[in-house]
Amino acid sequence: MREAAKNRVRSGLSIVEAVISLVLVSGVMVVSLNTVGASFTAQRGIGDRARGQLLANDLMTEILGRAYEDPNEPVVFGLEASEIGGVDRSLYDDVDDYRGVTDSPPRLKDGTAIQGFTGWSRSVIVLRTDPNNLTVLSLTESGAKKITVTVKHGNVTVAKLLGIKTKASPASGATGGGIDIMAIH
Ligand SMILES: [Ca+2]
Ligand SMILES: [Ca+2]
Repeated sequence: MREAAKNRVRSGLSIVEAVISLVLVSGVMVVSLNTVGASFTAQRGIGDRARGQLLANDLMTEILGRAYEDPNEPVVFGLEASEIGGVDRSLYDDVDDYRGVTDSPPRLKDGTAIQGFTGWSRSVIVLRTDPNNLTVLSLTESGAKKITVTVKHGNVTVAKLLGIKTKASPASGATGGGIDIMAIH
C-alpha cells in the first residue's frame, strides 16, 4: 500500500515537472520568436530607409537638373501654361514645376513605373526661401527655392531630402540656375 502511494506521488511529480518544463520551453520560444520578429522589423526598417533614400535622391537629382525658372514661356511658380494637363513629368523644365507633385507609385520622368516599389510614394514641396537665410520663407520671388522630397512606404515616412536651387547671377550668363544643395534631413 505504502509503495503504491509512493508510486502515485512520483508519477504526480513527473507530470508536474513535465508541465513546468513545457511552460519554461514555451516561454523561451516566445522570447526567441519575439526577438527574431523584432530583428526582422529592424532589418526591414533599415532596408526601407536605404531604398527610400535612393528614391528621394533620384527625384531630387531630376528636379535640381531643371532650370531655376522656366526658360521658354511666361514664368509661373508652378506649371506654366503649356505644361498643364501632361500625363507625366517629361515637359517639366524648371524646379517649381514639381511643386505639389505626388508620385505614387514612384515613376520615372516619362511615366514608367519604377519596378519593386508598389505601395511606395514620393511627394514634393517647393517653397521660395531667403538665399541669405534658408530657414526663412519668402512669399515673393527671392532668388532661391527650397525643395523637399518625402518618401513613404505605406504610411511611414522612410526618407526626406532637402534641396536648394538658387538663381544664376546675371553676370554668369547661365540660365540653368546657380548653386544646388542637397542634404538628408
Ligand atoms: Ca516649366
Ligand atoms: Ca514653373
